[in-house]
Amino acid sequence: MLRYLTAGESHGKGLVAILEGMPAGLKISAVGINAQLKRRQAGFGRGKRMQIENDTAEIISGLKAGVSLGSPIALLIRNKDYKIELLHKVVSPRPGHADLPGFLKYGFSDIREVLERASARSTAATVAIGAVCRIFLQEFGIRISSRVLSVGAESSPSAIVAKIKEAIVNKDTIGGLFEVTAKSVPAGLGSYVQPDRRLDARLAQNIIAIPGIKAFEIGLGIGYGVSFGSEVHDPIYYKKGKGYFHKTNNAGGIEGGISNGEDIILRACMKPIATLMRPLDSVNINSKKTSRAATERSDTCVVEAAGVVAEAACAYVLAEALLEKFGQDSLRDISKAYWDYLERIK
Ligand code: EPS
Repeated sequence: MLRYLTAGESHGKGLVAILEGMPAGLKISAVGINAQLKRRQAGFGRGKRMQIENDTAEIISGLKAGVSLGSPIALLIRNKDYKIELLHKVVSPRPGHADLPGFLKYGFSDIREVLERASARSTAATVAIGAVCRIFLQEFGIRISSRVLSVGAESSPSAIVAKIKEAIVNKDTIGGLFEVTAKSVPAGLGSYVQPDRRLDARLAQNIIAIPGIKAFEIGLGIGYGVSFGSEVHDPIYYKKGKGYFHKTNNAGGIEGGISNGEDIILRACMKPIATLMRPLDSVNINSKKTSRAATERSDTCVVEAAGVVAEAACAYVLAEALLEKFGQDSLRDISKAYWDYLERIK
């Protein structure tokens, strides 16, 4: 069983992540984790915080001489901008943020107590966990990437930059769509036998859980709703030595909740960041009078970074599903079971 927990506030001492269930015998270096953390900080439209932070993970446990022990792997990412005790109170919830429902739920008198943990800063911990999972998946040739499809309604790189600049000038924010692809995923991960074992459902849960994600689809996604079955289902072929394959991949690599051997293709929509420097109407939680929503330092556009976080979420789900199928404890045993299986399904 692979599982993880993260902890940490945006302006607290740092972020902590514990990943349990990685097998013994995997070489893991902080360099591989830090490369992913750096990717998460990039992209045009990020705010000033990304100039302050230089996210790096310290591996606290779970390794000896750079090789996993099968024990929990604990990671620590320190916040340079540690100042949680000094920050001002927030009293007007931002529309679109966790501010209002979080404040109502927990009974705080300062909305800061909500936003510190609800902040997308926590995605640095998600990416660190995903980076370890990617290192594991690389042992099996599985590779995960992402790309921005559109920002606003724009899709060309120059128009995207212009759109983000427009948002910056107008003190506004902008969201968009991104796509995640996982290559060389074997057929047979996940299962149709229970809803919570379906690979597509697990990917959906982990990607929708990224702050700001409002829509998710696999393969043709909502495009399935406008076509005949004969136009969209992927015909099946067989070639000796290669095994079964499809010439098209509208299913996005998953049929019946199980990977089918084709690339897994996921798309998601990241809404515009909720912190607006020209704020919308809100209500002061003390006076109950209409007031402008709170303003905070924030980002203008994070679609590219959201793609990197979604890659990490995908890596976690695929690593979990692969461990379920091929064994849990020793990388050597898992590799043997994996390559034997690939031989069988050819
Ligand atoms: C983020 C850190 C945060 C925000 C952003 C993501 O830093 P700060 O609040 O100090 O500027 O830039 O968080 C949000 C958009 C949000 O709504 O909370 C990060 O590390 O990615």
